[in-house]
Amino acid sequence: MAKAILGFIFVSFLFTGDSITNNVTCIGGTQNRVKNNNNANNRNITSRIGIKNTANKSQTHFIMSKRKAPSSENNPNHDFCDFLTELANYERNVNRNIYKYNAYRKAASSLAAHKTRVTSGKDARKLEGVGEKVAEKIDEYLKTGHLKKLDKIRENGTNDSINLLTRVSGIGPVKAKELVDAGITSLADLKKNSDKLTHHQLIGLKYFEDFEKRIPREEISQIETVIRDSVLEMDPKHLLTVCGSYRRGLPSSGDVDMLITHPDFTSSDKGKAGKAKAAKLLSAIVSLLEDKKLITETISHGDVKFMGACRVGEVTRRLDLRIVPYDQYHCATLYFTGSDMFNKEMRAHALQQGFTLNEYSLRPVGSTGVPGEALPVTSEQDIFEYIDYPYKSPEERSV
Ligand code: 8DG
Ligand code: CA
Ligand code: CA
Repeated sequence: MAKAILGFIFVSFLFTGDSITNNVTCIGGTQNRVKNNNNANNRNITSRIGIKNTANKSQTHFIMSKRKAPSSENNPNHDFCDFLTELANYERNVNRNIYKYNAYRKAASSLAAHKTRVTSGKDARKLEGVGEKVAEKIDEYLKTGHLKKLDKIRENGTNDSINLLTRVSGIGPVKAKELVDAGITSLADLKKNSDKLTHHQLIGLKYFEDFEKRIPREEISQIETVIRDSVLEMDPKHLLTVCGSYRRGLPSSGDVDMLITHPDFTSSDKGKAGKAKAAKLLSAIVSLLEDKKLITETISHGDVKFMGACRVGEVTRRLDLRIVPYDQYHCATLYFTGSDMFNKEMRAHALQQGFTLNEYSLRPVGSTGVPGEALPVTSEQDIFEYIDYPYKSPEERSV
């Protein structure tokens, strides 16, 4: 389906003189496909690794991120992944260097996907995303059992405080630094200085322990059932999907990411009227779930996005609800299913193939670099097909 439409669009492009021949020659290229499928198979085996909460006192350094480290389960390189994740978080939280943050995470993710123990930096360099710097650190760690750089980072109390404060929902690295500079370095200090916190940060503080607890699949499934049953009872035309790590099949998740759409709301509903339409759909759902006593807190409630908390058991959980236009639903479920590393890889592949992909749409990019009209998408599979990327089921996207 996707290819037929794409063929038509490409032909139109050629007639209008826009050169996108690269795309045309790549579509259906069998050699490309075989190579990619091999990669897919390799990844299929490795991507089913679950995320486990390794929180305990001796491992405090490894749980300081809202974004999770690759799992240590079935991972012969987990100690390398742990120190790389700690370095990544340091770069993001303290230095605010997102480039280095992503580079360390990419290396950790490659090592997590590698089925055998790497025995040297040289060995590790063969993996995608592992460069000279990381290789040197692996050699140092293998030789001495620790890293001088990390020892120094851990000795510095400021770094520890910044890392701790960024664990509060709503506090990012910039705010954490600001607070630490003002002498606020612990949760007790935060409580005493609540006037310096936003509503979101106050809720993050109130539920600090609850929000750090992973949510078992079974509980997300219960939350999903309450939402689905309530919303469909109100109007059966709604479509709902819990995305994020839950959809990727992981045994537990950090929060609940629910996407909702309705055929009456599409991307052609623009401007004020479009916003009002989305806001009405979202408000009706939020009110309903408050009445059902599922939603217990509101962090923020915009036109298309609700951030808050919900409860079905003892623990209060973070819940995000998003309304998306009906025609953008599959691009949205793809994006919000992640993982964010998977999204990065897929977007990069799309660009190589001459497309730009985001949470809203997939668009061809002409020779001028200007994106064209959004392509019609009727399933996630369509998106993979358009960009000639081997299909990955949600369970295979935890890279
Ligand atoms: P978790 O909640 O179990 O910790 O993991 P998650 O479900 O994979 O992560 P999330 O933080 O809830 O984000 C949901 C999806 O949103 C993620 O899987 C992919 C997409 N996403 C990106 N980039 C980013 C980003 O920078 N921040 C967030 N929050 N989400 C992102 O592709
Ligand atoms: Ca999530
Ligand atoms: Ca989320």
